[in-house]
Amino acid sequence: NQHKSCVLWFTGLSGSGKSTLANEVEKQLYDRGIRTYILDGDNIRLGLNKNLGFSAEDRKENIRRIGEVSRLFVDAGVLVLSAFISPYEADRAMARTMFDTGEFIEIYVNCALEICEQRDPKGLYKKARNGEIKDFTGISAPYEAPGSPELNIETGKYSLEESAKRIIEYLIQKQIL
Ligand code: GGZ
Repeated sequence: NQHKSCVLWFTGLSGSGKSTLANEVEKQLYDRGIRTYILDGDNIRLGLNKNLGFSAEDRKENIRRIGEVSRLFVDAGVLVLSAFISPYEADRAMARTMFDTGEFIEIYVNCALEICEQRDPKGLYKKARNGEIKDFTGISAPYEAPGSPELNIETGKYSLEESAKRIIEYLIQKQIL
């Protein structure tokens, strides 16, 4: 299959739908015969980055390593989907520098805090409100919304299918697919 490899960098609050959207996009790419790999908390924070917490410094190192791993996969010809909160604009900009122009596609999974907090699939917001989790993004730690993402997807307003379709169409338009 003739596709350009790249990284789809999903950024957004906990519960915004990053992993769900990445998984749906991966499914659609699979149907087109594209080789993909998802990097997310489940395979990175439990393995490579299990020595890292959620201080600003540790999040920066988290994103740096994820950027480097994404770089390796892109070099191997894989289309990478990275789904991390990545709350700091400077850290995302650092990850971007590891790639050529057009290879790093920042996707703002844009969902209001109130909606994320209502969903609260793991009960983490509740714990953060109770003070049981400190430095929780959106509650007691910042989230810096992207100033100029390649895509801004409002997951609270559109269906999963519509959101994924927009990403696929972007990739076609940019001749990545
Ligand atoms: C934010 C936290 C925290 C704190 C644990 N702040 O919804 P989840 O559970 O499954 O995803 C969140 C995940 C965030 O890890 P990332 O590697 O994506 O963060 S970052 O990019 O900022 O380094 C959440 C859980 O870990 N979690 N404690 N304090 N999210």
